Amino acid sequence: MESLPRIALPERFNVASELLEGAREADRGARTAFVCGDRSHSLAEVAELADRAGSAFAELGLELEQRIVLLCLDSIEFVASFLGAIGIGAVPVPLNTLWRPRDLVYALNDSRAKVLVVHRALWEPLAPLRDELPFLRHVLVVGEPADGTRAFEELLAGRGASPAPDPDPARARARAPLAPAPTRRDDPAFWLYSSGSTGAPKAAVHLQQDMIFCAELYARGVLGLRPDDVVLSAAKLFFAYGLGNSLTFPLRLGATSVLYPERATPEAMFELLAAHRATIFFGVPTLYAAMLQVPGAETRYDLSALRLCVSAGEALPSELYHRFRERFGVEILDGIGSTEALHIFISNRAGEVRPGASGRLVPGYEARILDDDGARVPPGEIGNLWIKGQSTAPGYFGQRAKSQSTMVGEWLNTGDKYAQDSEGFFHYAGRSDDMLKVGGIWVSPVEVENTLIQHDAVLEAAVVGQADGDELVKPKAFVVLKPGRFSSTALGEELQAFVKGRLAPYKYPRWVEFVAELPKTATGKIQRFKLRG
Ligand code: 3UK
Repeated sequence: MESLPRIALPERFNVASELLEGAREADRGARTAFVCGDRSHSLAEVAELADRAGSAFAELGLELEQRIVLLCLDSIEFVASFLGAIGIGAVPVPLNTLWRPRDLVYALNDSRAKVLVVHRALWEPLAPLRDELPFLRHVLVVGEPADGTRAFEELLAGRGASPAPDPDPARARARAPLAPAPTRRDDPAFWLYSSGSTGAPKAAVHLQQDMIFCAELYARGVLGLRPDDVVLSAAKLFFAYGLGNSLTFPLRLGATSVLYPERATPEAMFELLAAHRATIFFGVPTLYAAMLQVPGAETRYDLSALRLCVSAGEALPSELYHRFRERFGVEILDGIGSTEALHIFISNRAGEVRPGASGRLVPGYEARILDDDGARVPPGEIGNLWIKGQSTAPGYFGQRAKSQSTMVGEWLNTGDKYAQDSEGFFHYAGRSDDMLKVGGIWVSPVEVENTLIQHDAVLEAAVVGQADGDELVKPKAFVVLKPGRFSSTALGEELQAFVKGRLAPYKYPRWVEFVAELPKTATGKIQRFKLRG
């Protein structure tokens, strides 16, 4: 057995200053850390922007441990706000930019954030709800400011002599940085919200040390990420997956990160991979399936720099692995991670891929597959996957019961069913709750059902996952209509539009089947397993 890498960090520790370490050295500071559109940002410039953001937040009254919500597209403003907030010991809470205003209001109040950094277009639907946000004191808008908000750029320019961050790395280095806040390695650094099958999303609290473990164990240990790598992630920075891919890993290992604020379409990904000569691409299975649908992509785009692709969020069907490898000559490494673990803890490795499996344990993590009574299952049999590692969140904020059932001693209950074969490969066998992963993002069947029954034609609804032509799961709705209402293709489409209008669009049912009744237990609980095709 491989020896487990143990990483020791000092007790006094601030992850933002750790990740920006080296920014003041001439050679490291001048290296390109981020590329966004036609702008490149050196490490020195990123450090200065983070510094300015941190002092601006402090001047607004943001203190140690207080939350600041980021509702930001992938951009240098996200990076500066995230690192700047951590630098002063405040706790950034990035939110999903696809969420509906109702979810955003919930998270803003649950976190009691004092400050919000928001892109102009994303503020628009929230502005009318400001009265419902009693804890929020300052709204900083990236782009043109609106009524009652302040311009993020102006605030950043407020500190120091030069009106804008100095693009000259030598001059940027010469400016005195803020001293990092006196945080400890076990202090909270940031939160990430995760959805459950019922109830509101819950915030996994991550500590100052967590990102470093993921970068060392997975990015360095498994991917072998190095300074000459250029990374592109389809998953955005507000996801744990994207945060590691586009921020933590490149900063920690000196690579360059390509940020893309818009929707990750297959064409956009191909264009960015070619234009920036990206060497590592992070995607999700649905996107790989869509990339395979682009005619002639292997000749239209120069992907000669690409050395590795990563897939996570949901299981990568082996068929997609083979087709992608045949067409583009690159392996896709499937790996399972979670918001609670912060990043990938079981992964395939280059040259040793087992298509259809999630791979083997990332050295530094431990895993157990247990039955419902907590006993180990024999090799090859399916059980509940528990993992242990130094990057896992100690709990959910303000959620004692959920924390106690998920974070048990040193172990984290993943909620996934897995079997491990005799060679150590882990094989995904579904969830232990009814949650669906659609395009790598959580969808709660209960939430979709509760939305469908708000439609005046619907009596009852049940939502389950159904595999599409690529073996990827999408929501399917079984609907019982009210007496006097009749099924039709048009009504099916109306119900799809109805859900799309009320929930984040990726949650809508891709198929609607009208049925006379739903299978139920004696106590009236819907038996979703009977509807799964
Ligand atoms: C499922 C997978 C099979 C699984 C994530 C950081 O997806 C991430 O985080 P989430 O909290 O979801 C976690 C859950 O998603 N899952 C993820 N990857 C796989 N199932 N094969 C996979 N390869 O149910 C897990 O519990 O949104 C977070 C880094 C990488 C990530 N994938």
